[in-house]
Amino acid sequence: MKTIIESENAKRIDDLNADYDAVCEQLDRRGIDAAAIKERAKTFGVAVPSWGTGTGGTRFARFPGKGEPRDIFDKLDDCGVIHTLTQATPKVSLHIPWDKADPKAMLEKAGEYGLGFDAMNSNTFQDQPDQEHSYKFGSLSHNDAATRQQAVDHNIECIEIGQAIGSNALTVWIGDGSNFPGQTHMGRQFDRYMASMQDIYGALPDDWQLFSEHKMYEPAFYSTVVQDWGTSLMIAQELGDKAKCLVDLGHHAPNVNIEMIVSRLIRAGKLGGFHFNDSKYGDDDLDSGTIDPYRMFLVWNELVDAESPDLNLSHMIDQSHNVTDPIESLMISAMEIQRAFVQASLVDRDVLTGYQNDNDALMASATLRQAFRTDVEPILQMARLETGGAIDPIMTYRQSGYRAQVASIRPKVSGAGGGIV
Ligand code: LRH
Ligand code: MN
Ligand code: MN
Repeated sequence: MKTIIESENAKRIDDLNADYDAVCEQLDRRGIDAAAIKERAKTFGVAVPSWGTGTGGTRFARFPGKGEPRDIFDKLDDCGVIHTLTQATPKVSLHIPWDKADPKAMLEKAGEYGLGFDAMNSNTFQDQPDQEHSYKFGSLSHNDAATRQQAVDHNIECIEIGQAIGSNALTVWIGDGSNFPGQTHMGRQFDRYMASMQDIYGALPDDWQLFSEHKMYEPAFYSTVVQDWGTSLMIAQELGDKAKCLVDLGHHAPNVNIEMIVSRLIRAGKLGGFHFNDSKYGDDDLDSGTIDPYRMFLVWNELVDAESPDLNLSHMIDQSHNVTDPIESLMISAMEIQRAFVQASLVDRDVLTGYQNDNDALMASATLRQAFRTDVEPILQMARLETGGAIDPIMTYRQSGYRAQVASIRPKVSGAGGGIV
């Protein structure tokens, strides 16, 4: 990959130098040091979800692509390619039990690419073949104590696996809820959930964090136990200092002001992490920045505004790639998230505060839009070039022939049966 990056970069370096000089000049006129912004771009990192490297699916069908990863080691190879080309995805977020494997071997494989591990994700929203109690009617909030215990034990196992590979956070998202009014007692169901979470929290190492991820609906369509940020905040506050809220951009009603939720959670000292994606209708899990890039910019505007050593967030992608090569989608998404971060870094916060204090709504909003409209692409490209990545990761990846290469060693997967054909 290194050789192909060098030869592809060589083709583009002259154009990049010209474009970079132009943006430096433009930003200089605005009193912004482009080189400092470029250095900031280099500090950016977003974790890739291991599950995002395989072709996703809908509840109707899955149409697998060529060279689908067979296991966590293939997934880590794919994550390695994404990071090598973009220099923006230094960590991987694992999902247990899908990614269960020998921790030492996982560390070794990740080490080949300089990758680390971000938050662990537990899974009590589907049954596993060898599992004793079913999650059909819930997991951590189930009315049966043995089922709850099984779900708690699974989460504790996720912590143990995470400890062995250097992770320091556990994200808990559950599908528990109800499909019909009257099906469950909402208060008692939440009490049971809290008791289970307390058990998990009790098993958390001192330097770990526990993220609760809210989602408005799906798979439960009438009520969901952790349905919104209010509930998530309640959970984090009741559990203790190591508990925080995780915001998945797709887990809200359309038009909800997510940037304001971000601001509130930061104020409460309870924002822990993000799942980036984009959506038009619901939890669409589309590629970041493809539907509403301004919304993502506004979220980053809050994050950059609140930046401090105490605000140490886990940034992760959570997407499902149904019609694209997942590696390409993940690369382009990481770059779009990085773009929003860099654009938000261009906002002159003193100037903005001045307009806000003067009630100059027009100039305040224009200040944000000026940053959003700035084409920072040459800055991102230069940051990648200087850190050994590709000026154009997508075209370089296509030139590398990686997909065809892995397709020749990874067996073809059938969409119909879900298995290897
Ligand atoms: C379901 C979901 C959720 C979790 C992920 C593991 O909505 O996408 O966002 O983070 O599964
Ligand atoms: Mn998510
Ligand atoms: Mn989701």
